[in-house]
Amino acid sequence: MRVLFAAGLIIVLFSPTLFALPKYLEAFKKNYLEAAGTKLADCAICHPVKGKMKEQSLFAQDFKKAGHDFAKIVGLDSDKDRFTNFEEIVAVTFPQDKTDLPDIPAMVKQIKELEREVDGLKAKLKK
Ligand SMILES: [Ca+2]
Repeated sequence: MRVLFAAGLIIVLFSPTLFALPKYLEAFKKNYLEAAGTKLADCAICHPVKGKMKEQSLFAQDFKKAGHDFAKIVGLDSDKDRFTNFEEIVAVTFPQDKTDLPDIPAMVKQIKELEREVDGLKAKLKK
């Protein structure tokens, strides 16, 4: 019995599959602070089928191909929905789900608000 327990413990402790996931999820949260408290900060971003951790999303596949470097995949469109992974993450839509798209009117509104903020800051600098 002890041998079986020890063998199981060794398998769990040294399985890269089991321990890679929380590590990459934590890295995702650190790379995309704005996404940390959203639906994106979940295992589903890389493993879309609940309970099937071996299945990887298109985003996860791109992440793996890029040597687990988020900076190399921000400009990619993993799910081929015409929005880059960065645009999707900022808009809090899944970069691996082509049916989950950014709300364009909301993005335009957000850009206009940012432009007004920038204009306000520029005006303050001129004073
Ligand atoms: Ca999408």
